[in-house]
Amino acid sequence: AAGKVAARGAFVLFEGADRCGKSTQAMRLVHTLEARGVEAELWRYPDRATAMGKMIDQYLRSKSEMEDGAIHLLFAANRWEKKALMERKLASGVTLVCDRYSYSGCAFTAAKGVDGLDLEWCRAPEVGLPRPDALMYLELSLEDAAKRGGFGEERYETTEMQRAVKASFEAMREDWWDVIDANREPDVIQDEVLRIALSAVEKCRAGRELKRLWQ
Ligand code: FDM
Ligand code: MG
Repeated sequence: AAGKVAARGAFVLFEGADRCGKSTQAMRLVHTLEARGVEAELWRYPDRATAMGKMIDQYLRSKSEMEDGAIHLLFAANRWEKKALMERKLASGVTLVCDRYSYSGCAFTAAKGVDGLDLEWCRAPEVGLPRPDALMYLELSLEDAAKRGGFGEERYETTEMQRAVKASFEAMREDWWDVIDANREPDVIQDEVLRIALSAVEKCRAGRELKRLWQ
């Protein structure tokens, strides 16, 4: 109706190391939510479609080289360039299901172990971005991840890097995260994921405010 303010959508995030199944779960969640009449969109970072995203894509495919600090800031800028759109979508009632975000940004850069680029440094350019209403961290042991097949061709897809990434995620873990055992059947995981997402959608409909990183 005219003048009616839409209840805001929820910002639901999936994080985790490679091959934990987050892309599959995120995609399925969008379909399930839509089937239940919850307007939802799948987002992912990096967004390789923008000008900055294209530079990131080149870097990840080893077609270009960049200083570790510079690529970190580019990943963060790739979120900042989409911040206004993200806020508009949420405000208009769309639930955003996101595959990776600032937590991957910090976990991967910190995992490089570059002098000076510790977690605190990594977080700084992310401060002020929208904070997810739910963060589902899909946890999978390195052994179980290895059983899911080989790595792709991209940068960071090595055993040593994945081990270090997992350690940085663990160092960053906050009480409000939902830690999900990813070593189960996809259907079983989806049930848990859906419950968590619907609860976030409900809270946002009821007026829960959008918070900011890392405040
Ligand atoms: N990655 C992803 C980062 O290093 N920083 C970031 O901010 C983000 C969002 O990019 F290795 C890494 C994580 C992964 C790579 O991600 C591309 P996908 O999900 O595999 O496309
Ligand atoms: Mg990948």
